[in-house]
Amino acid sequence: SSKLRVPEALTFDDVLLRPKESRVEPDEADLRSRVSKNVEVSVPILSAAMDTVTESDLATAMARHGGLGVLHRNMNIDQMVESITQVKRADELIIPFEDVVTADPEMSVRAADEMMVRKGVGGAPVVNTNGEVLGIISSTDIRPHLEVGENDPVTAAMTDEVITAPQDIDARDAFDLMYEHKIERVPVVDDENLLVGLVTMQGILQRREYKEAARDEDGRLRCGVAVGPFETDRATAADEAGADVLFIDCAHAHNLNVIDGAREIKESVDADVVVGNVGTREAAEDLVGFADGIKVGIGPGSICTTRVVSGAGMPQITAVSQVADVASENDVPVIADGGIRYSGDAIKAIAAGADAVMLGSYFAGTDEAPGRVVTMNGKRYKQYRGMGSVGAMKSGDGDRYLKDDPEDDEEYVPEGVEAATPYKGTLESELHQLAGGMQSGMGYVGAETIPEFKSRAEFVRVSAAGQAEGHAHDVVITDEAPNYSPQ
Ligand code: RVP
Repeated sequence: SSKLRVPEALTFDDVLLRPKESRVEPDEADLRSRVSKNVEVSVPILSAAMDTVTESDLATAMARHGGLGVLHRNMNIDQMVESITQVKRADELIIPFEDVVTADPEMSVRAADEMMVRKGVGGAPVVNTNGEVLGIISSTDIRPHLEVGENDPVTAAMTDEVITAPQDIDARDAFDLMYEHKIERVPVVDDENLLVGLVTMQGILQRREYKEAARDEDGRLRCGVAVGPFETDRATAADEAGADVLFIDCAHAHNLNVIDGAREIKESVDADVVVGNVGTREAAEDLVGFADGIKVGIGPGSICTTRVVSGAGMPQITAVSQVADVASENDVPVIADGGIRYSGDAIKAIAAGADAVMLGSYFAGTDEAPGRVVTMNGKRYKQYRGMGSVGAMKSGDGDRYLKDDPEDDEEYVPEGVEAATPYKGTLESELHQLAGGMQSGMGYVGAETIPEFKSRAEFVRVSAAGQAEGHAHDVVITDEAPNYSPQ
């Protein structure tokens, strides 16, 4: 019957990249890409908006290493604003006034010393009640030659020839200024010489460590955040807090009510708005008119049971390529979300047309993810659960999968499970493996950049035998590889 004349849909294990002539060494392959129209990243990798994956620690680490973290929405708006602020401020050049430790001129030398020790700073601007900078007091160890008693006021021990910097100073000039004057910190003042912030040498050196970091125009780390399709208040609060990209978070974004909600949010914010998840050409057609990015994935997630529970879904390679066909014509970036187990899956998603990939399980076992390490049968794990699992639905007001407002567990119809994932150490080493494997894929295809890779890459179809051949086989693994575990 015609109902059974159905198209085929493929996923990661069904395909491989066809090797091509190449002069590209993997470490020369450039992973720079876009996650949305206005947001670039050095590595095209995002962490999932899940309450066992992305909070401010992981989002900070993601951005420092060139990707993007997307904060989950199982937190209230105040907590969300606080989390965004933590990421945006993590590597800020100028520490804002409200965070600067200052001493007031009447303070005794001893009180100032105690305060600096308590706050963990090596020096503090001395500021009068008007906010004028009178001097800088440094910790005890660098003023042994001064004959001041503990009970003298700080003004007796401070340096009063203060070097200050203007508000628009950049990292280079701040470094030069501190180097020239052999100082560790420079108060930043406005036109009236009032204190507005502080630049420290430590802060500058920290920024230099993360050369590839994903930063906004002001040099602050990039931060993404998930919002519900009808949460205009959350969206505007995230926007005001400085989030760079809002991710409309929905299991089925080709629901027309969801699209109306997403469009309303897009009209009320400055940040880029990525809409998802979808998995078809028609859905992409309905989104390209207003979305700054489209996120793809109906049921591929490791903790996701949508396809089993609802009977609906779309194997991910086909889903990505269908959406990308429409999106690329309209210059809208595509993110492949879910189902990525290996670096090879990630680069296959790019070959299918994605501009970036989003992962949950891959990062849930890292130190920076929320939750503690547990030991089972001598192995270490961290908790990882679907946002549509009973546990996650209960602890949030998230409505991603929620139908009603159930009072007891039996009312939930979950589309996710609660699980554990092997403990993995630092996010940095995981990202290193993931990005390195993706670069290898680019080397095999002979592409130096992501756009070039997308146009050069071709797939071959793999049989079950071919797939088995690709994994380690007919051996007993004796040492764990950092980027491979048998299925
Ligand atoms: P994975 O990387 O395979 O663990 O998949 C992560 C993705 O799974 C998330 O980014 C999200 O799109 C999806 N997800 C999250 N919760 C659930 C669920 O409960 N069904 N699915």
